[in-house]
Amino acid sequence: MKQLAIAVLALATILMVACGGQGAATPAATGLTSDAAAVAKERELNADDIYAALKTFTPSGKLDPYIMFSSGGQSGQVLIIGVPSMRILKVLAVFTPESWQGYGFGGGGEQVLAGGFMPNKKPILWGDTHHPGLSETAGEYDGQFLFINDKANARVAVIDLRDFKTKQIIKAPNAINDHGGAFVTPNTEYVIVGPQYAAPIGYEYAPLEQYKEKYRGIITFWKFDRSKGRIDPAQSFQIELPPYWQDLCDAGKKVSDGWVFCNSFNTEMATGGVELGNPPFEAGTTKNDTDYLHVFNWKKAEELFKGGKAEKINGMSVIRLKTAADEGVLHFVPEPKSPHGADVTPGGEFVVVGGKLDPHVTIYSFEKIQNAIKAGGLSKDAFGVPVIPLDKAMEAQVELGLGPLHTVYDDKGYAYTSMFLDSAVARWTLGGPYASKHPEPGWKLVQKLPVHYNIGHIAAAEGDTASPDGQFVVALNKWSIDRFANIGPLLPQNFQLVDITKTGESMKLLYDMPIGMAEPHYAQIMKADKLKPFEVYPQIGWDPATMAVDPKSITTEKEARVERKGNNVEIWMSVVRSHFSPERITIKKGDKVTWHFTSLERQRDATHGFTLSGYNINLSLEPGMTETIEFVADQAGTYTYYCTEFCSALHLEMVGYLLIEP
Ligand code: RUQ
Ligand code: CUA
Repeated sequence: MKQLAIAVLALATILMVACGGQGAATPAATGLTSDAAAVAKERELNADDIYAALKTFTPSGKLDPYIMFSSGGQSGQVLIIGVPSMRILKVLAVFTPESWQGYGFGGGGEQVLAGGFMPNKKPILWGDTHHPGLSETAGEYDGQFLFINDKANARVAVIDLRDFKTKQIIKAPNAINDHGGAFVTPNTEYVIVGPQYAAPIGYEYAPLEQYKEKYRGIITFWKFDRSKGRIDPAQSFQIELPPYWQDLCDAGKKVSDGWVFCNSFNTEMATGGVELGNPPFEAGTTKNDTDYLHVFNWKKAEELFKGGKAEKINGMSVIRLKTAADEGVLHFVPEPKSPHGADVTPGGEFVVVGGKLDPHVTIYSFEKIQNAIKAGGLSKDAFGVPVIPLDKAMEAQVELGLGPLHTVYDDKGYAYTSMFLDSAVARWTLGGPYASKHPEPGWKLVQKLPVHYNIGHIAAAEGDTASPDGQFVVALNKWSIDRFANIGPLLPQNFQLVDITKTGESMKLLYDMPIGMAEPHYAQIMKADKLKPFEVYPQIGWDPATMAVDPKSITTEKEARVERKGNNVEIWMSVVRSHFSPERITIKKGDKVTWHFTSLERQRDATHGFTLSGYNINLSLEPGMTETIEFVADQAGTYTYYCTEFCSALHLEMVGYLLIEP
């Protein structure tokens, strides 16, 4: 309390100084205030800067109330960031080998990565991550799992938030790219990944002249088994779609639970060929004034799948387009113009769609959609899918400006839309049941806050759940131009933290965070106290792959040993500050080596590394963890292995020799 009073006093003084106020009586905490005021003056900080500093500065040892899970873009990874400090806490390895986590350099990560190789086993060792999706219970983040898609190869990854490790990567059969995912249904029954660029089912060869007959979109409903922490392909299904480019999806919740919504572009079915004198894709796909919002009844689709109405294609159950259209799984509603994003309101009543080339966001009413479906008599598109007229489904349109993309929500009945072309965050009021939460009339623009520059996605604290928090919005800007020191022609992206605590025209820019790796797309921001990760692995010999003790693991140093059967050599190695045991291992060239490591540590943060020079091996051995590597000793000679984490004063001495006899 006393500290707070001093801080407030200090702030008042700083503000006066910064705003040019003179000669005010010096408060009691003189040293503090005059120093701080001098810093503000020297650094030319104005009152807004000081407010922003106080909102974001996080003293050493103080923890952030929110954790942001951000896509790592074409790095293939996920970024874990504290909010509001915007400190990066971890780059989490997902689709791309990451040596510091021992991921893909001999250890368990190799099997996870191999799960995402092509059907012919061709390795894919990166990903284009777009949309992280936290697991949900009753439409709220539950802090258990994180999913993220790889747009480039139609894959999805499962991350367990008990140890923040990737447990599964799975390639969607029949699809070669994806985009509209990963999104979960309100109880994480399914992890949904929608398509992007159409291709023949199974991405078989077909000339582009056969686009309408052969090319298709395909949306995947991956069944998630929460107890196993894995996607179960046998319980999963896909739905065949027209070759419109389905874009971004969101699951309905509460009143719209059981439904999924995806926007699309290219209902023109343009096939490009600028080099042949055809209009380029950018022109061909933007001719129509409207495209189609796809409205899926996934509970109905699940029923059809379970009732045997799906066809097996490349081992995956696919509900064919005709079945989906005839059985009421799929409906369309027109959406203007070059739409982007489909974001369901917290109560599930509305779906908000941006229009890259339309100054409005269009708000669809779930109730109106249901009424139109019930009334029937709908006309059909070229593929037999019933089309609900726009005026029968629309609740409102709000004119926001140029390039509205994505929308998130707060606790005050406001929506926040990213404005790509305007480079702004638009705050606008929701109507309907939300109108009573804010002082303004519903469906109205309230404020446009300039951001720097070209915002893509936008994330809000719990902003896409059934009960958003308010407080913070993060603008995920694609360009940074002049915000940071020039470090050459490849620039970082820029995350900008925005204060949304108060109502009305009060949004304030607080902080810039350069992203020094790749281009994040979406991010989700969760209350930090929902996470309950391990501090150390629960028991010695814990295998992160099975999330259980490996029965083959040793638990004491005495059990460390080397065994040979023919030319198979098996090594059990213990790891504890500050030595490996054994420290000398002699084998023969050509031996097949199986090497188990067990950390005997119980102390938090006492992580060891293990690298074997010349063999492309590097592990991260966290307290209690066990891991196994296998390789053929195909190079004779003297090789050192050592610990790659500075674990103790005698870390340099944590070393051993592998002698490989010719
Ligand atoms: S969408 S380019 Cu997330 Cu705006 Cu992928
Ligand atoms: Cu163990 Cu350094």
